[in-house]
Amino acid sequence: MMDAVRQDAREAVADLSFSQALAEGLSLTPKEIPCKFFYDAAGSALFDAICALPEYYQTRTEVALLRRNAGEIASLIGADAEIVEFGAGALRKVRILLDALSRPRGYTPIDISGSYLRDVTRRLAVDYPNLALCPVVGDFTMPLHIPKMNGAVRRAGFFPGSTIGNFRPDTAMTLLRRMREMLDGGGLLVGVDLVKDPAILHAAYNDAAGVTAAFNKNLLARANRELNAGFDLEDFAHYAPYNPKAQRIEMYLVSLKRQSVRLGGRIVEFQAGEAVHTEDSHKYTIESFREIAARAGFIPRAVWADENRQFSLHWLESR
Ligand code: AVI
Repeated sequence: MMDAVRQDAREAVADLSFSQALAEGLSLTPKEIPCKFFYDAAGSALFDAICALPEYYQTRTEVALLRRNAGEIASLIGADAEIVEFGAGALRKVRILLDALSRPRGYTPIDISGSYLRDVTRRLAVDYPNLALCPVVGDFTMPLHIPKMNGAVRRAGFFPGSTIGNFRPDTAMTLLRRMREMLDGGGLLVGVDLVKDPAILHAAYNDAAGVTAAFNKNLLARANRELNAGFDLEDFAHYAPYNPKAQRIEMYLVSLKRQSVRLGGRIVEFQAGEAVHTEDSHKYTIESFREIAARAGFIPRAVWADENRQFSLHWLESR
């Protein structure tokens, strides 16, 4: 019962503004900051740098999978489709898809950042003059109405990057169900990171150059920039162990000493060694992901993985 109640509080925290989420998340025991707040301009640039790290195999493996299987993916999606991307991410990935599709009719990126969407559509409009671009500013974890697109025969969702892993499995299932509804009978192409040697996972989230540490600590830097907080980044450690039982990387900021930190008009107390939970990154087997997709109402069809079984791409169809 306690856990259920606490979980409700945690999920509610994720729906707040950064200042509210920080105030509430840091008053919980244990403390937390929802991972969606990583992605301000500085955090997005750090995430781009993570994607290019030698230890972070996900991005290059997924891009290679998309390239190698683009023809097959395009024939499963079919001609005259509209691509709906959940969270406009790296344009590099959707371009591979658009280039392989027969007569793609439209591209509907959904993102909470209007300025990012404007930039994405401006860049795509140059290279795809015949593609209808319909950006939707919104949070795709909430039910959203996606306007019908003229001429499109079906919708195909695109959710690359294993962002699905940043949701707990039960929430991931609910999100997939919501996406299925938004796709209105269309299928979903989703990238999913796989369980593997913990040493590989550990290295991917504890890179030698310290970029992931800077990405994690950017939450505190962002609070200093935006909320007049008084965090000293040197007084917190990036800690990202793999939890093999839960099959996920857990990311924390650990206070290196007992300290009182100014946050807006109040003071937050940290004990020495106290952890602030900032992210989970769940890993799946091909089978365990297909099971979640089936529980969400999809029929798991094709799946592609690299030869080292590090990353997978799933094509799910609506029932
Ligand atoms: C966006 N997401 C899939 C990344 C991940 O691997 O969970 C975020 C990330 N966190 C640390 N490194 C990358």
